[in-house]
Amino acid sequence: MDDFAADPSHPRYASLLMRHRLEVAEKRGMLAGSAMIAHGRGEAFDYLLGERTTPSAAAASRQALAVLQAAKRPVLSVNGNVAALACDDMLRLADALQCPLEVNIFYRTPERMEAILSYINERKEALGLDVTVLGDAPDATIPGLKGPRAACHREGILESDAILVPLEDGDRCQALVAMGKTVVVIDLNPLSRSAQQASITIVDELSRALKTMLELAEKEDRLHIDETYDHHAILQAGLAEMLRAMNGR
Ligand code: PTJ
Repeated sequence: MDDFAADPSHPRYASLLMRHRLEVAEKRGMLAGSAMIAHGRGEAFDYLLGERTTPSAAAASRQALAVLQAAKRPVLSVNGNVAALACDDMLRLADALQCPLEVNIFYRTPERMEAILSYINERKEALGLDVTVLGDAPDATIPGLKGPRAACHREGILESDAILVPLEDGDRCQALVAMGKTVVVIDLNPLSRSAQQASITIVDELSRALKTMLELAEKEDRLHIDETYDHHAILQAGLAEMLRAMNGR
């Protein structure tokens, strides 16, 4: 991150910083070939949203944190884009929840797994956090997924009851839901298959959603689960907020 020269007062500072993080990760071999395309799609939705955390996204983040706190075996899943954009905050959230973080990628190659794991372990050391980082020795598979992307850890994803999967693809999200897990997705596109299929979807930019959860975790010991929470109503509210933001321009 050291050679990032943009001034924090620049109106597009946050966006430039995220792009820079992706460039650094690309050089380290952490990213999938389509990582930039996925990011660009996210940026476009964020622009429509007004690049802010909406009330429905804040409500979803609160419920997501409450559910992860109440889970017996929560786990945080990390792919290439997530490691690039928000490694430190994913580690901080895993630390706050006292749960493992598992590297689980769609376009799986040994080289990418190694690059992502070594980056996360470097950051873990630098932050001085005692977080279990899984992914290096998968001993189980996610039922319903074919190929190397199904590989996971028994003590992590396989036996988890609640899982945070930011920027997830639709197939994996569907497979995790089919396993009976509570699946929390962070996705700026409220229309994506993952956003629709998840148990809770936070329609917000990854780093903002994590910031919201970390601030809540710091302020409140254990959050209350809202039993009346309505996933589809929250998604609809997210879409409506996007349309209002577009009309307001
Ligand atoms: O590292 P891998 O191999 O697991 O691959 C990771 C990507 C992201 C390339 C892969 O999972 C993929 O292709 O994802 P999709 O199907 O393009 O879905 C990514 C979703 O995340 C899209 O709906 C984007 O709008 C959304 N998105 C992208 N960047 C952000 C985001 N949502 C929140 N915050 C972001 N920064």
